[in-house]
Amino acid sequence: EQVDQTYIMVKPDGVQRGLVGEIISRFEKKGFKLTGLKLFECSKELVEEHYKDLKQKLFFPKLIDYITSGPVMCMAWEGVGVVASARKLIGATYPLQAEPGTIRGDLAVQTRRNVVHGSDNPENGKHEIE
Ligand code: YYY
Ligand code: MG
Repeated sequence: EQVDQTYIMVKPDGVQRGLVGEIISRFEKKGFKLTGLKLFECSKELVEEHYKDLKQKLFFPKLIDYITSGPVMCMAWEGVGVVASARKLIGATYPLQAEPGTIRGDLAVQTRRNVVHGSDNPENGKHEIE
């Protein structure tokens, strides 16, 4: 069983609403290990790089404006199967489609303000942490 790492980012709405502790708690209770934590204000350039696969999407400019609208909490989490498991704990992209019990299902309504980011594969996990 391979130990992986994933990049989890509490987005500006999550930080402003005081949800950082709640989110950390969910990953801790599942059994993952927090290996890095940093409150950070992202530059536009860095967020554009982070979301570069979505550059062609109509919502891209609003997404960039939103992520740069306030501090985010950057986190590195480690564990067996952590990348896919974290995505399950986070829930579907659209909060109204996210299952109750997931972070987005329990804590969000709007797609852009969906509280948290999680890497989508182990390679991206490492890259996004760096
Ligand atoms: O990985 P995940 O965050 O679940 O979704 P992505 O398809 O990677 O999109 C990144 C981010 O973009 C999403 O969390 C919210 C935002 N977004 C949006 O504002 N409007 C959409 N129609 C789709 C995604
Ligand atoms: Mg994604």
